[in-house]
Order: sequence, then C-alpha cells, then structure tokens
Amino acid sequence: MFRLVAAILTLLVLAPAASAHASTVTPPPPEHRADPSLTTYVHRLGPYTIGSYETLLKSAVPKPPPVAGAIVAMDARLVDKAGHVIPQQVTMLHHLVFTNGGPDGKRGDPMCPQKSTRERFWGTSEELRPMTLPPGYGYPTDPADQWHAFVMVMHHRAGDRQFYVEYRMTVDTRPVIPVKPYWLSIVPCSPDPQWTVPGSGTKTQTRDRTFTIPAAGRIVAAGGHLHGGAQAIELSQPRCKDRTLVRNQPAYAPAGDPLYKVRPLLHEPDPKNISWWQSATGWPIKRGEQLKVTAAYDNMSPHTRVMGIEHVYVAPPLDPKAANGCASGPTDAQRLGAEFTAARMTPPTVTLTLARLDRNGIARATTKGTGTQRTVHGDFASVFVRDFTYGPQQLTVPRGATVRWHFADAQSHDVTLANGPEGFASPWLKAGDKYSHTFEKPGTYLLQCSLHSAQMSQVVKVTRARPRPRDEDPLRR
Ligand SMILES: [Cu+2]
Repeated sequence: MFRLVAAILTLLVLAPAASAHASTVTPPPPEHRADPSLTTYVHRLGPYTIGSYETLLKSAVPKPPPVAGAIVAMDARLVDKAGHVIPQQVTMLHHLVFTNGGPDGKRGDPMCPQKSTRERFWGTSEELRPMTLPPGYGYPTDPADQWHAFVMVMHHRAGDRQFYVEYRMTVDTRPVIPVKPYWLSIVPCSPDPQWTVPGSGTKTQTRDRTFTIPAAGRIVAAGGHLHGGAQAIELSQPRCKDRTLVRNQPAYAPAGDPLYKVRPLLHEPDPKNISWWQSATGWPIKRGEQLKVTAAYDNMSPHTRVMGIEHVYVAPPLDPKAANGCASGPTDAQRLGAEFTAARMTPPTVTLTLARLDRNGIARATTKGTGTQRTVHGDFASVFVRDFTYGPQQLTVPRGATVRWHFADAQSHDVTLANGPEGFASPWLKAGDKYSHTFEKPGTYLLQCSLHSAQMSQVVKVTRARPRPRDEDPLRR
C-alpha cells in the first residue's frame, strides 16, 4: 500500500515537469478576439534562468498546436512556474521570433532567399501585441511543422530569476482562408536587424526599404515592430503614387508607468502598444507587387539599436483583376490600438545613464566614468573589449578622432551610446571583430554594452581641440 501511494506521489511530482511541454487547453482569451467556441493551446518554453540585469538570448524549439488546422490568433508573455504573468518592469520579453520550416523543415522565408532563414510567421516584443486575423482567416498549421524560436529577455533586477515563455495559439480546425506571412524588416535578414538614429536635431529621421511580394493576394492583416523614439511605421504601394496602405501607430505608456521607473533605466522603453490593422476584404496586390516599409523616428535626440519591421499577412486573391489600377481601400478595415489610458502618441524624452554594480551586486545609476584613463592627442585611439571591460574605461580624444574597439571575448558584446551628443552603436561582436566610430561632436559620451549594460561601461570625452599629428597608435594599421 505504501509503495502504491509512493508511486502515485512520484507520478504527481513528475507530472508538472513532464507537462511543461504539453498543451494546456483553454477557451480563447479576450486578446485573441476569436470565436469563443474555438480552442486555445497554451505551451511553454523553458524554464530559463536569467541572472542579475542580464540580457538573455536563446534559441528554442517550440511545439506547434497538436492538431491540424489554422492559427487564427497568437500571443506570448513571460510567466513563473505557477503561471503568473511576470511584469515587464521586472523581467521583460524584449523580442520573440517564431519560424516555421514546415513538416520537412525546408520551408524558407521568401524575403531572405539567399539565407537559410525559415518562414518567419510571427513575432512579438515589448508591446506584446497579439497576432489576430479577420474572422474566417488563419495561418495553416500541422502538428509535424518544425518550428524554431529566438528569445531575447531582459532582467531589470539583481539576483537570478526563473521564467517560462508562455505562448497561446487559438486554432480553427474548420476550413478557413489561409494566409501567407511576410516579414518585412528594413534591415533585412539579420539576427539583430537594428540601426541607430543619431539625434541630429531634426524632427524626424525616416528609413525605408522596398520588398517584392512574389504572389498575388490581399493584405488582410499588418502589424508593426518599432523601438523607443518611433513616430510610426507605414506600409505603402509605390505603383499607386506610393499611397499608404497601412500605418501602424506606436503608443507610449504614461510617464508614471512602471516601465519608466526601472532604475537604472538601461535601455529606452519601446512603445507599449503598436496599432494592428486587419480587414477581411483586404488590400489587393499583384504578383510581384512592390511594397515599401518606412519607419519614422524622432531625431531630436539619439535612439540606439532601433528597428522597423512590418508583419504582413496575405490571403489568396478573390478577383484576379482587383489589383489592377489603384482602387480605394477596403471599407471594413479595423485599427486595433492602445487599450490603456493616458497613452502618449509621440515618443517621450528618455534619459539613460550608465550603471555600476555596488558591493552587493545592485546596479546603481551613474553618469561618471571609473577605472583606467587615457588621453590621446592624435586622431586615432584603440580600445580593447576583454573580460567584460573596456580598456581604457575612460578615454579623452580630440574632435574628429576615430576610435576602434577590438573585441576579444568569446561572448558577444557591443558598444552602444546610452547618452551623449550623437548616437551610434556597433553590432554584436566577438573575439577578433573590430568596430570604428569617428567622433565629430565634442562632449561626453556615456557608452555601454547593450547585452551587459550593468557590467560594462565606458566614458569617452571629445574635446574641441584639433588632433595633433604624430600621435600614432601602433594598432592603427
Ligand atoms: Cu526590436
């Protein structure tokens, strides 16, 4: 009898671990705006452990829904073991990208034919906007589909924390009209598709890219991904005088929101919402149609590592001739915007600092440099990035000098402006990689590694002096 009880207890104890990858089934949550008779499958990735102030990058193999059909809505959030949602100001889901290789694993992303990227069919980030589709439409899914995910999470506190990425998929097993996803990233086909807005003192900086959509169809849903400082992202149609088809509007949290009270604040918070567009009629497009994506960012102050990605879902054409000409848009278009109060529709000014860990491992905000100091009078200086430290940690150079960072750790780092006269940021770099930046504007540049911002900082002072000749750096060549 005791053995039987022990065996049952063991099973009960083991069951939660085993069920971490199994489906929980629920009715659709309200965010999915789906037919309440449908089924939502709730899956988890993890558990993951994230360290003090860490930025965690992980690849994962999520499971698709256990039934064949079509995904009509999907979202994700971070939860603890008991399933409670972890607030963004504690541990933040910064990026999540899902790809689908299909049952044979060979389905590629049509926007990256040169690369081995699988079909990027869904992503979310700080704004946590769910994918939703008009009623009667869905993304075809098969239990044999080979999915992958890229996860990027930021921890804003000291100490380790365990979390799961919980993703919810509402599936319709009845026949629906299938949609094809297109992932239109202004910086295409990169694992870190970012650029930096320098903050040159003009109201707006725009950046765009034009894509060719291989098949005819109707755009029935479109969402956008933007970072802090964004004013809007637009999808336009060059063939029709570049008219705007979809404008996704970011909405920022009110000033008192906990997102802006994270201390130290090590990256500019993203919009809390980016509007989503959907229409059962859709915008008709031709085979080979060009679509342009334009992201607009505030350029009064720097915004580093920004992105501009349009997520477009295209259904088959109803009438092959509908895309001829430039008829007016669908009358049933819905724009799903911010659902929180006191949303700010223009990007707020955010001041970032550096951080330094105190004796107890708590990150403290600082604007001062510390550690090794070097002054260079010539027009070139080398910096080594080694053992999670910039050397020198404090550097003074004349205006117009070029600084080259030599990366020497096996782990990726970067050099990113937190605060200063002009924004710049390197890509993620590893041992043997180099990155150069020429400082044109005098002033104090607070720099950090965006992946290890609590541990790695550097202060570069740029003087008004002209560089002196013959102050040669041996590493210049
Ligand atoms: Cu992003």
